[in-house]
Amino acid sequence: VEAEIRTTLSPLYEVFDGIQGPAEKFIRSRVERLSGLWVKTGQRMRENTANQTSLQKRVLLYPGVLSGGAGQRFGTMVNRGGPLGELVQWADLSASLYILGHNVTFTISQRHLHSVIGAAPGRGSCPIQRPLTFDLIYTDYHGLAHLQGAMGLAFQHYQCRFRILDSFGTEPAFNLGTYAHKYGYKTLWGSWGLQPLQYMTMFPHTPDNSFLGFVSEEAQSPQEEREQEGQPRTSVKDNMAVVYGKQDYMWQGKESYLEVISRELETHGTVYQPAGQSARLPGEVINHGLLTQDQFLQLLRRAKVFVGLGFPFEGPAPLEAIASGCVFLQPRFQPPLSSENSPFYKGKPTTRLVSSQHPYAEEFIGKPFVWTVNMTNATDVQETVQAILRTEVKPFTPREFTCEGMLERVHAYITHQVRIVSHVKSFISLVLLCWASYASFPTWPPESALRVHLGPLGQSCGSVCRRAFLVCEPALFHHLNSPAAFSRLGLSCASMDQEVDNHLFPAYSPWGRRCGLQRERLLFSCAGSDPGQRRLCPCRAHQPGQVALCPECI
Ligand code: U2F
Repeated sequence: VEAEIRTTLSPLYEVFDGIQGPAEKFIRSRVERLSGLWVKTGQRMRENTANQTSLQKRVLLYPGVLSGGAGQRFGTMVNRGGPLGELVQWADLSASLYILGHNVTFTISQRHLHSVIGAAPGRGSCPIQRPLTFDLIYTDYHGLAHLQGAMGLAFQHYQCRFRILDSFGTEPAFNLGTYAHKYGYKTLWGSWGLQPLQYMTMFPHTPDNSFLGFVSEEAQSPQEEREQEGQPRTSVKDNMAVVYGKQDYMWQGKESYLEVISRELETHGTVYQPAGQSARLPGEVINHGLLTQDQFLQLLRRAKVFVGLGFPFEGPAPLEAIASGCVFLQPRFQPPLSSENSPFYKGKPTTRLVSSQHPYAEEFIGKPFVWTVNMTNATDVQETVQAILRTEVKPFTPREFTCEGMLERVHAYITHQVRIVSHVKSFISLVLLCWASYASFPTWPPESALRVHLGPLGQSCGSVCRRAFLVCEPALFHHLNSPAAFSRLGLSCASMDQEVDNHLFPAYSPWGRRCGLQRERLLFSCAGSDPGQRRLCPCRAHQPGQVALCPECI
C-alpha cells in the first residue's frame, strides 16, 4: 500500500483513546490544537510532491517513559511544572507519521505492548512464534529495555526497526558496549549497539544521530490565522518580559539578574504554585501560574523578551518565544557544561560542551533573536537588555521547526533510512532482510553529496564541517575509510593501522605518519577529537534552514 498524505487527523485521536493520564492528555490536546496547521501543510505537500510516494509503514509508538510507575510519576509532574519537551516531541511525531499516511499504533501500556508485539506478558518469547507486524518501532531508552524484556531473542533480530527518541543524543563511542566499557565511555544510558542514526534528538546536537525535532508554533490570533500565510506578522508588544522556568527552584539565586531586567521591563512568570500556596519569586514578578500551552503562547505574543535563567536546558520554549516575536535572552556557561561537571548531563552518553542554556538558539539562530550574556555581570545584562529594546524583531521560525520542515524530514527518514521491504511475508526472509539492511553500507545520502575535508589537529568532524558551513554526514564515512582516501588527500602513510579500535578513525597522525582505518562501522563518529589526530571528515551541504537534509538528496 502506498502511503498517501492524509487530510484529517481525527482518526488519530482514536489511537490515543483509552489512555487517560495527564501526559497523554497533553499529547492529544497538542495534536488537536495543531491539527489545522498539520492538515494545511499536508495538503500543500501533496500538491507539490505528487510523485514522491513511499510505502505505507506499520508504526508502533511506545514512549516507555510514560509507562508503569515511572510513567505515573512523570504524568503527575505534567500539571506541576515538570518537563513537557518530550511530550511535545511525541505529539508532533505522531501527527507527522499520521499525516504522511502511515499506519500508527500508540501505546504506553506494557501489557498492550506485549500483546501487539506478540509476546506473552512477563517472559521472553520465541521469535519464531509470531513475526513482528511493525516495520518501525519508535520508543525511548526506557522503552528499549521494556522491548528487550518482552521480545527475548527477537529483540536482536529486529533491532534495525527501532528508533529511539533521545533528547540529548548518544555518541557512537558510548553506543558500542565493548568499546564504551574498554575506553571509559560507559554511562547509565548507551551501550545498546544500535546504528547511531537510530537515535533521534530534539535538536541537531551531533550529526551522528538523526535530528527529529518538533514543531515550534507561532502564537496567532484567529484573525491572523486567516491572513495569508508566509507574511511575517508584526504585533504591538507590551513592555514586558516572560521568564523561562515553570518551577520556582529554577529561579533561586537569580535575583540580581532578574532585578536588572525588571528595571527595564515588567517581569512575568508562569510558575506552578501548589493549591493555596504562592511560588517563591522576587516581589516584582507577576506570576500567572502554570499555563496551558495555548495561554502560554498568547502571553509570549505580548512580550518583548523571553528570559532564560540557566535551566531547563535545551527545551522547546525559546523557539516558541522567538516564533512569537520575542527576543530570547539567556546565560552563557563559562566554562561550558558537560557530563564531567554538570549533575544534569552526568551519565548522558555525550561529550558535548554546552556553552549556554540553549546552544541551538545561540549557534543556529543568534542575533538579533538570541542574545547570550554573562548573567553575573550586571552591566553586561543591562546593556544587552537596552540593546534588545532598541532592536526590532519579527516572528521567526527556522524552517526545520515548521510543520513543513518536520514532515519533509520525517518523510525523508522513513523513505531512505528504512530498507525493510514490508510486503515480504516469510518470517525468515524478513529477518534476513532486516539484517542485510543493517549490515550493508548506507546509500543515502548519495556519494555525490560528499565533500571531503581533512581536519586540523584536535578538531572533531562535527566542527570541521560546521566551520566550512557544511554538516558532517556519518553515512558517508565509509567512502573515506580506505588507503586510497588518504592518498587522494596527499597524505603518505608510513603505516596503516587497522587493528586498533578508535572512534576517531579514519584519521592521520603526523607523528610517524600513521594512518588509522576504522574497522568497526558502528564507531564511525562525527563527534570526538584528539590533539594528536587529523580526522578525515565526510561533510555535505544542507538545505537552508534544514540541516538534516542535503539539497540533492530528497
Ligand atoms: C526541557 O523540558 P521542559 O518541559 O522544561 O521544556 P520547556 O522549554 O519549558 O517547554 C516545554 C513546553 O512547555 C510549554 C511550552 C513548551 O512547549 O509551550 N509550557 C506550558 O505549557 N505552560 C507554561 O506555563 C510554560 C510552558 C527539555 F525539553 C527536556 O528535554 C529536558 O529534559 C528539560 C530539562 O533540561 O528541559
